[in-house]
Amino acid sequence: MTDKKAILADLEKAVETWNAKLAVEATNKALDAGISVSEIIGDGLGKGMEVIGDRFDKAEIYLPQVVAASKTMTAALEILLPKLTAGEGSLKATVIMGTVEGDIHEIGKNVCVAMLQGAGYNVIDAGCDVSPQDFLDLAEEHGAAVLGASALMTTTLEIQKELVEAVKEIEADYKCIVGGAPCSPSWAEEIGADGYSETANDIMGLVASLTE
Ligand code: B12
Repeated sequence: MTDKKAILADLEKAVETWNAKLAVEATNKALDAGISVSEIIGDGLGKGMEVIGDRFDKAEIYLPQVVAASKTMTAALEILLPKLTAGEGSLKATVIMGTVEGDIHEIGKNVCVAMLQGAGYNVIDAGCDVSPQDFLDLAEEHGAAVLGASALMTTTLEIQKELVEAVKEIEADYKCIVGGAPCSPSWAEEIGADGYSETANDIMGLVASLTE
């Protein structure tokens, strides 16, 4: 196995086995080896989280293990995020990213934040449990061009719809993009969102197409 393959395999394994020490070590090793942040997340850590999601769906593991895996992923993202923002020159458009009200799943949103920051966008991370009004307040405060709403539960998808409606109601020209596992292109179309992407890798092209 090449060094790069071995490091990516370690990153995946670290999340899969909720081994935060290995995640931190492998992340630092990956950066030293010149592996890009998008590969570290997309081909390493993110793959581990996919496995965790599948195993949770099949009831092979339970919530405590999922929490441990997500903490492991967060430990690695904490190293990557400052690298992405450090020394940025002129930033591109401002994007508000948040997980919608009633929903605390924020790993996927955090990955999107990391990717967009890496691509040079000025990303305001609104965190999780963000109401449509919170999105609008942050958008006004920061002069946002794009609002990205993540929802991981069928029950919270509805808030994405409320956000799109709230933007229309005040006749603002913020572009609303939506994502998260239960979301789909047809849902995005149905609620009148400006865009959808299945993964964080595609979110950069999506935001570019809406802002450039
Ligand atoms: C990790 C996890 C948790 C963790 C969250 C930790 C954290 N800090 O985020 C914990 C353990 C806390 C948790 C809690 C709960 N969970 Co949970 N959880 C998951 C799990 C296993 C993985 C989600 C994840 O992180 N995936 C990895 C990331 C990288 O993928 P992603 O989120 O899809 O994001 C990618 C794309 O979707 C996209 N994307 C994401 N957001 C956005 C936004 C935009 C704008 C765009 C363009 C793209 C985009 O880019 C990302 C990167 O590629 C899923 C199962 C699954 N298969 O999804 C269940 C799941 C989402 N959880 C579920 C449930 C039910 C819960 C709980 C209610 C459980 C409980 N009984 O308490 C609570 C939720 C409480 C609440 N109010 O929110 C259900 C939801 C079912 C439903 N109704 O739809 C799922 C589907 C599991 C299941 N099969 O039952 N959970």
